Amino acid sequence: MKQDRMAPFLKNGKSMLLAYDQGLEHGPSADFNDRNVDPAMIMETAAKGGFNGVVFQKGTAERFYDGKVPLIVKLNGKTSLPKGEPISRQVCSVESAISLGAKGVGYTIYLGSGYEAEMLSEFGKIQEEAHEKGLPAIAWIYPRGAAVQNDTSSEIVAYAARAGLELGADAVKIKYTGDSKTFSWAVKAAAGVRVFMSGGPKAPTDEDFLRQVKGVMDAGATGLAVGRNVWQNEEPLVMAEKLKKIIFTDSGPANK
Ligand code: FBP
Repeated sequence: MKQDRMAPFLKNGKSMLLAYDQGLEHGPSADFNDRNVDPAMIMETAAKGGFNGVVFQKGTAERFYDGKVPLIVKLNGKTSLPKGEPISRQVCSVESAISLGAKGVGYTIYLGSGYEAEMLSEFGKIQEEAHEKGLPAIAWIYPRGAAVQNDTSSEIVAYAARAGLELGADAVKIKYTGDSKTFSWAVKAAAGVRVFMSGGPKAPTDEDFLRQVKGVMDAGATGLAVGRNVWQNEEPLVMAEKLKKIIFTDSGPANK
């Protein structure tokens, strides 16, 4: 078997990552309250909640990363202010990420955007450099833009997963299709690339979210890279326990 660069982020082949780059992507007023606006609260949740990794932009990592869980630094980002076709450019180098303590790097590709080519090319360079340095390149692959009618259709989600394989990603972070059967096609299309579900806005109830997670794991995914559904919860650590039970206990084998 090929070397698994995702190993630092896995436990028994599965994983639960805590994402916290929403302050840049959405702005603080959209997602944060008095508690979770503080990155120290997220770092503590990641450590106490038993997360297998935490995702920060470089500025947050520099000030708040304390080494208690493995770090993924997001190398590109954008705000929610520009309108039109989405593009997210590189704002951090692989080297800087490593100097901040990263054991993996992340990059968002808006598949289908009019600027897709720029992001594919930038990710290509990052992926090569990350691999030279022994780090996994994790692709957030979000189909988006005028050409994309439905970003959670089974066809488009599987397309995103497959693109991750062909681009050399070690893991892909994709949206849930809404049911386990269609999501399992995306996992198959990824052909061994580790599949993580992206959380999305907080679900109406904990049960709604946990049902999604069960569907994702039953489909053979590796796990979750989730933010709002954890740190917007009244009890993030209780939610983390429930997630771990599904990911590490109830679910079948991960996709590799
Ligand atoms: P959430 O679980 O909060 O959705 O976080 C996952 C994530 O990919 C973040 O890393 C990122 O900030 C956000 O979703 C992007 O969301 P959007 O779909 O609005 O671009």
